[in-house]
Amino acid sequence: MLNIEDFCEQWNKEVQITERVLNALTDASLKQSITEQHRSLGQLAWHLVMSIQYMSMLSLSFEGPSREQKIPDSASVILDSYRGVSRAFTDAVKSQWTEKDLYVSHDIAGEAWRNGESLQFLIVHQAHHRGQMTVLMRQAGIRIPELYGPTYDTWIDKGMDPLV
Ligand code: NI
Repeated sequence: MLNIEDFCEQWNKEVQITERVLNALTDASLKQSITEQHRSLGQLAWHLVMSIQYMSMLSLSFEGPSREQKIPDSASVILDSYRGVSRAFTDAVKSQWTEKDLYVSHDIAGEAWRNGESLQFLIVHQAHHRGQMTVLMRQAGIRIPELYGPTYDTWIDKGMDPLV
C-alpha cells in the first residue's frame, strides 16, 4: 500500500463486505465448527474484530475491545464491535498518518514489516477468514450474502440457475 487514500477506499469496500457477512450470522450459528478442534464461526468472527484492534501495534491510537474480553455469544454484539473498531481504525489511519508512515517498519512476530505491508496484509487476512466463515455459514444453514459477486442464494433470488 503506497497511498492512504487508496487504502481507505479499498478497505471501506472490504469492511462493507465483512459487515454483510457478520450481519447474516445468528447467535446459534456462532457455535458452528468443522470439528471441536477447529475455530467456530463465532471465534473466526471475533478474530476479525481483534485483528483490526491488533493494528494499534503500528503506533496507531484508537478505541477497540481489549484482548482479555471474552468472545461475545451474540452475533449483533460482534457486528457492533466490528463496526466500532473498523471505523475507529480507519479514522486513526486518516488522521494520524501521512504517506511517509506507510514506509515506517514495525516488528510483527519477529519480522520487520512496513506499515503499508501490514495494511495490505489486513485486507488479505480478513478475506481469507471471511472465506472460511462462509463455508461454516453454509453448514449452519445461513443464507450467504453477496461478497464479490452473486452467491447460490442470490442467483436463486434473481431467478437464475446457480453456476457450478
Ligand atoms: Ni488469522
